[in-house]
Amino acid sequence: MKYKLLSAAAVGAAVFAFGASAASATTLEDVKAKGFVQCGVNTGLAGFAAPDASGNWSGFDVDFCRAVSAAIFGDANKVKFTPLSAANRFPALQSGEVDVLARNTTWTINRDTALGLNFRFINYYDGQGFMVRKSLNVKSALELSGASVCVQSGTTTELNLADYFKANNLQYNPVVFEKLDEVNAAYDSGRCDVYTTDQSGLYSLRLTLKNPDEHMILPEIISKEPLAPAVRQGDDQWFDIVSWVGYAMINAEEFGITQANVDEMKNSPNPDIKRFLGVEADTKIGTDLGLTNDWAYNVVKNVGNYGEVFEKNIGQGSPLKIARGLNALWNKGGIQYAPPVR
Ligand SMILES: N[C@@H](CCC(=O)N[C@@H](CS)C(=O)NCC(=O)O)C(=O)O
Repeated sequence: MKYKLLSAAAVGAAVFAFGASAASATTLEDVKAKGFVQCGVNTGLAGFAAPDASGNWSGFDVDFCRAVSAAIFGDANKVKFTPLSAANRFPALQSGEVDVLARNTTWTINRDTALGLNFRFINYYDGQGFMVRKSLNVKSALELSGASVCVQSGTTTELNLADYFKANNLQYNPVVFEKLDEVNAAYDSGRCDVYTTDQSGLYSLRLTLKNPDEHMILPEIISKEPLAPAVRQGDDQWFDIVSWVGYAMINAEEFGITQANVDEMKNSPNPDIKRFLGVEADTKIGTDLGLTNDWAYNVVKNVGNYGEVFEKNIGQGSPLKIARGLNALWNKGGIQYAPPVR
């Protein structure tokens, strides 16, 4: 399919054109009728979203899609993945080809307004960084004047890069590609001195280089990249479901509810935990959302809490070994904070 970026006004028409069901039914009804969630993910960023040789997807963003599936179907596997490049991701969501985009995507005002999308739950607080060869002997981005910089088009990265070099009165040569593979190959072959993207992406991409140990990530973070799942505007119920799945994962971590103890936790004396798991009498925490009251239980049981998903895919249990940093809970030194499920 060919993608064309649409303005917010054109999104409604595009959804109609994509299929009558998408126009007449809510997204939840549509998802239930087809029996799966169509999730837009990265084309291949190990730790975040990547397929194995048999086409099975895994990663931090993939697990978010699986959590949405678990909340709706009580089964994490009712999900299909659409790999999307930086440029293709928004048209695919706008047109209705995917129900949700979970793809290292920065929430910006332009995307939230002009592109007709909605963002709320930030699943990863990130920032843009730089990777260089150690042999370049550079300790700070401020020493990069005159460097050639590999960057992918269709990203927030391009504009941040221009702003940073301009603000610091530094010269640079942008080497821009549309496809991730092309950027990777250009940097690895030495065509650029610097690779810039989200710092989380750099941790992942460094491991795919011929000699990862020959490269380092510089300390500067030059932007705010709040990465968040996105949906189309115009369906508040679907927006709520996607947002609250994320918040449920954070709340589960805060409550100490894990994939292993979630059944036991149903007997907790804490009414907040009971309500969260849908076992408090008269709770409507699911039905008000169009789901069953055990939707949050199903998310934790099938996928895990936020911390578990983080550590397994991109943290200490993974080759990336990214520290929780800003993504630690608000009461553990980070800024991950979810509104209460009550
Ligand atoms: N967070 C930034 C950058 C996201 C982005 O697309 N990063 C690149 C480099 S890590 C990527 O994931 N490319 C994968 C692809 O195009 O398939 C944004 O939302 O624009």
